Amino acid sequence: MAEKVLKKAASFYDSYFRNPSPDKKMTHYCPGCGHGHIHKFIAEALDDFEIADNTILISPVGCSVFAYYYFDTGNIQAAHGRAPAVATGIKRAHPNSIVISYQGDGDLAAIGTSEILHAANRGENITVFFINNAIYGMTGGQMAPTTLIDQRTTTTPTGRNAHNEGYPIKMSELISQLQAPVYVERVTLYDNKQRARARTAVRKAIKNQVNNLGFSLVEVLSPCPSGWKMEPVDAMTWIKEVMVPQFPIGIYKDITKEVQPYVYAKPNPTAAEIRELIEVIPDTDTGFKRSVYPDQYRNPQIKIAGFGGQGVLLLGGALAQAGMMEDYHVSWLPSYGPEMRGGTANCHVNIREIEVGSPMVSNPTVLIAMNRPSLEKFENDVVENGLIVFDQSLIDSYVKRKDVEVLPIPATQMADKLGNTRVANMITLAAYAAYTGIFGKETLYTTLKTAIKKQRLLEINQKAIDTGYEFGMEKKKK
Ligand SMILES: Cc1ncc(C[n+]2csc(CCOP(=O)(O)OP(=O)(O)O)c2C)c(N)n1
Ligand code: SF4
Repeated sequence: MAEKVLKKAASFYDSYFRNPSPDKKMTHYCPGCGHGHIHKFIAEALDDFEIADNTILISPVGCSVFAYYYFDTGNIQAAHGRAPAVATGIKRAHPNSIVISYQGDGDLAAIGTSEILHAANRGENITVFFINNAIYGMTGGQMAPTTLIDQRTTTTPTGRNAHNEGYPIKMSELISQLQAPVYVERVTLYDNKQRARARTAVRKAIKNQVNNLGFSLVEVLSPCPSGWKMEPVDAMTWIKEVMVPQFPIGIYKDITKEVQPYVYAKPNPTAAEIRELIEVIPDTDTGFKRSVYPDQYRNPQIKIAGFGGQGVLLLGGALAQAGMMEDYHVSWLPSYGPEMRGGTANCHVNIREIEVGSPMVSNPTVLIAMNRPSLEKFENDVVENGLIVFDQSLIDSYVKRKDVEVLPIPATQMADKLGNTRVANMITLAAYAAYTGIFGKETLYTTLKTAIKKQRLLEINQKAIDTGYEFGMEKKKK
């Protein structure tokens, strides 16, 4: 007689490090929780389709926040409700990966309602598993949008009342009304037959993505014995007798046999196409040669900070544009307060020979501080042996760190001499470029033509580049 060996799916880690149990084999889920079933179905499907190495699982905020401790796949944990938006970005950047958004009902149907509806409506080629346990499990059993009428939760102690709290939201019904989704099914877990159906649905939703068919969502009516204050067996009975009549199970939409495989609108544009699109180089299409400059200044991750109105964002944008002209990978991420003028502003710029992983620059290799609060705020974030450039005319203190290089520039004073305080940013840009050798003057001149929209300001900004460049070269010599 054939022997059947039951074993854990290979797509799970061997040991679950976070778990306090001595053998590290247990999950953090409560006994009788439905998350474990769904995890198992997903992991087995990844094994059978041999796609675990190519899968990226987005875990939500909720009890399944720690899914990344279990799945031996690519993992990202998204902010509450944002898993479909993160999945969209990941899938578009990596169209050959299998991207799974795993979400509870608080995550998907409350804080993340708009993310899921728009991802579904765009027909993103992703797979969504929606674990509906009609409650906020992780935070102690508060009412969720899917909580049933009369169901008691910690925030509806006498039962959900439609007049007060509205009706349960039926997400599968809602999403299946959209044009783009190809497959929407609601399943449950209350007995072996239902679990087998759920397993089939999970596999189909993943397979649809393997076949590039488009957006699939499987909603699972799942027990939360702890939140419902029930024994696990009673929780299963409650799903069958109370939940299913209000959330009917079944296929809500399946057009997988009718649709053509998903076609990505266009391959990513080349650097040359991007330049053309945003008119970085208006009068030449040959690009610029990269300068040869010391290794210590290569691949800078730059933070530029100052008052709003000092042209901090423009300075960062010009640096990124100069980088683009020389065919670097660049990013520019602005951050500013609500005030139009006078508030604080900073931006993060990467200029790299390899692809930029994240546009965020938390520990800059170069800090450009245009005022004192910025220097004080960000000085300690700079990496060891990094470079701090600051406007000496506005900052009456000095850099306290002894393990960094410092380039003080009397930028505002020099700008005043030229007749316009506001070109201090371009003086600083050029001084930094000359001092490190990262960009030549020609690149900066051409950058100006796109960065400065007002023709009448072009000349003074060119002078600022000359002045700053000369200053940077002088400092470099010393
Ligand atoms: C922005 C934000 N708002 C609120 C919370 C608090 N919070 C954590 S989990 C959760 C609800 C989770 O419920 P659900 O998505 O149904 O998952 P379950 O825990 O039931 O699996 C909430 C409101 C949070 N972490 N972040
Ligand atoms: S609280 Fe509910 S959803 Fe969370 S782990 Fe426990 S049983 Fe599962």
